[in-house]
Amino acid sequence: MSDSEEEESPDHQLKLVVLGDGTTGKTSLATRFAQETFGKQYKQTIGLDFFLRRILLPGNLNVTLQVWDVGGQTIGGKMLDKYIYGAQGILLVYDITNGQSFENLEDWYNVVKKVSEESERQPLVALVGNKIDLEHIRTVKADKHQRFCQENNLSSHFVSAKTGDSVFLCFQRIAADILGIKLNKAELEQSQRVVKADIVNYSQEPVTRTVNPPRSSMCAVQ
Ligand SMILES: Nc1nc2c(ncn2[C@@H]2O[C@H](COP(=O)(O)OP(=O)(O)OP(=O)(O)O)[C@@H](O)[C@H]2O)c(=O)[nH]1
Ligand SMILES: [Mg+2]
Repeated sequence: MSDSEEEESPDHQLKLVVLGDGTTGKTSLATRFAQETFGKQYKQTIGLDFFLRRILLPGNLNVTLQVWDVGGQTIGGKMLDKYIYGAQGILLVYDITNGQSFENLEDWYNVVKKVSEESERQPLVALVGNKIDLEHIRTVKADKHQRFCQENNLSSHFVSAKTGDSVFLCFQRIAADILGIKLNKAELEQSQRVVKADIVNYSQEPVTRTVNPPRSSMCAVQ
């Protein structure tokens, strides 16, 4: 991107951290959002992976979302606090067919609250029920989800990384909320359309196991 283009539409960067138990679909959500792909095969995330995508919000606002995809096994580990620190948004992800993954969000949320106490700015926290393509075997009732949102003032999302249902919308709403931008109905509907050109040309092999995102990859965003 040339300097003059940058001046016309400066990029905002947001750090979003995706948390939740193993196999809830965090990596699948991140890859669906950033690369428009989905893999049936489970490959456990060890530590941390990064994904990037630039989106356009109303007012010609370019926003680059840095998605920090945290492995489910990091709960109780030393690095988790560091991954969460400085996040503007947190996605608490559970699998709607796995009640335990919902119950365990309490532990994940407690870590978020502990880290947030130590920082000046509070992140926006979103509750994300994934795998809604498996509605017929849902075990976590929607009202349980809504209660958790209301009690903790969380934004509420239901998505399917497999079909892509509401995935872009979820990230778009979170980014807009963080930046205090209101999306109208037309914009929300339009966001359901996937614009391939928006997808960041980013390595399929994520750069992993470092706390700071690699700057060179960030610069790859066009
Ligand atoms: N049916 C269905 N399967 C999904 C969906 N999202 C993910 N999966 C599957 O669930 C399994 C786990 O997905 P991952 O994205 O690897 O889970 P994760 O939360 O990143 O797991 P960890 O890296 O261990 O923390 C994979 O086999 C995915 O294909 C979904 O929306 N629907
Ligand atoms: Mg993963």
